[in-house]
Amino acid sequence: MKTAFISGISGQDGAYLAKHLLENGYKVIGGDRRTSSGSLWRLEELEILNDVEIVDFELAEFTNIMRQIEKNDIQEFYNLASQSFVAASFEMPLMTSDITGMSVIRILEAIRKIHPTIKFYQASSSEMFGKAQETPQNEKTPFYPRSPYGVAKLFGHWTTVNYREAYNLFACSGILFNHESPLRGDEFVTRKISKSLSKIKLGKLDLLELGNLEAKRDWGFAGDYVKAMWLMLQQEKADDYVVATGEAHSVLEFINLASSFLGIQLVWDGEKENIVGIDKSTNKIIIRVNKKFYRPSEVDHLVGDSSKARDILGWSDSVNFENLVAMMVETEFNRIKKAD
Ligand code: F7E
Repeated sequence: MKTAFISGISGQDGAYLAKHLLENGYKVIGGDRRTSSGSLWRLEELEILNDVEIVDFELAEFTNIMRQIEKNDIQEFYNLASQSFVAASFEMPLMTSDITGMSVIRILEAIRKIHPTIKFYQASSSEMFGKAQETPQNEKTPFYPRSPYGVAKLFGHWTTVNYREAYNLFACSGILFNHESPLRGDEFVTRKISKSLSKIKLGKLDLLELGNLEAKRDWGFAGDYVKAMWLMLQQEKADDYVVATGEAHSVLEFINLASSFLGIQLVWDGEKENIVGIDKSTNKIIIRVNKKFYRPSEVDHLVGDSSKARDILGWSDSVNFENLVAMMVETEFNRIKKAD
């Protein structure tokens, strides 16, 4: 039986990856921050909370990382923990650089010193492409991060590549484009939209305020993306891979689709930051732009070319954009109704 360690088990990807590894016969140890209280609801929702071993794990604390690697006989280490909210990274650039960037060195140093045979996966991000230098983006596209988060992820990415080349570690960087699900944190735009529109539909909220509605992202289903992480560590050779659907949609398109699934007759009036979304059945404004949700430097348009992952890993995505929006809206609507 193989043992895998997942840092960030309490997050969306941690939960889906744990489920996938358990289904493949792994023992799963999940690192969780002592301070993040009540954060294991995703494991509960996937009905796997009792099947994983949860240990205290703090990315800022090198001695803690070393102890976990020393005392557990781990074959695969998935580094999914980070400060992952791009908007917050502008407010907390130092903390983000440390947790999202520097921690990668802490883990890789511990692996190199203690168990250099451990296979390592680094959760890299399409945010590293930022102001994209070509479309679509692949493993060879030059990077141009636009946020402290993107800069920190780039540091983690190059650290992973460097430890592979310098010390021959089996270290892979998965450059994952946006991946969503009903388990997404509610600060991210897809969950914020599905949750708020469901509440509006149920009469529990009057207004949804958002930032830049024109931004385009390549949105896939997180449950598919964790399979690519695992596949990377099952190869003969460690390497880096882009994981994406190859389709981009705007925030506005996401809203339109979510509204139509909920039976909200949405019409738009105005443009840019003055645009408002009106519910035709009541003539009330239900969506507004609030500039406080704009980012100091935005990433306008990302779309990935995942041919390498598809060819070499045999990876594929199974949920298209329409089905992803439908899945998120349906789950959210039912959650809110059930909570009544
Ligand atoms: O924003 C725009 C916002 O916060 C998406 C993380 O998982 O994917 C994620 O990063 C877009 C941006 O995700 C609101 O300006 C408009 O253009 O959902 P998001 P993200 O920044 O793309 C990458 C791959 C990661 O690695 C990250 O960890 O939506 N937007 N209005 C808004 N975004 C938010 N959050 N809230 C709004 O009200």
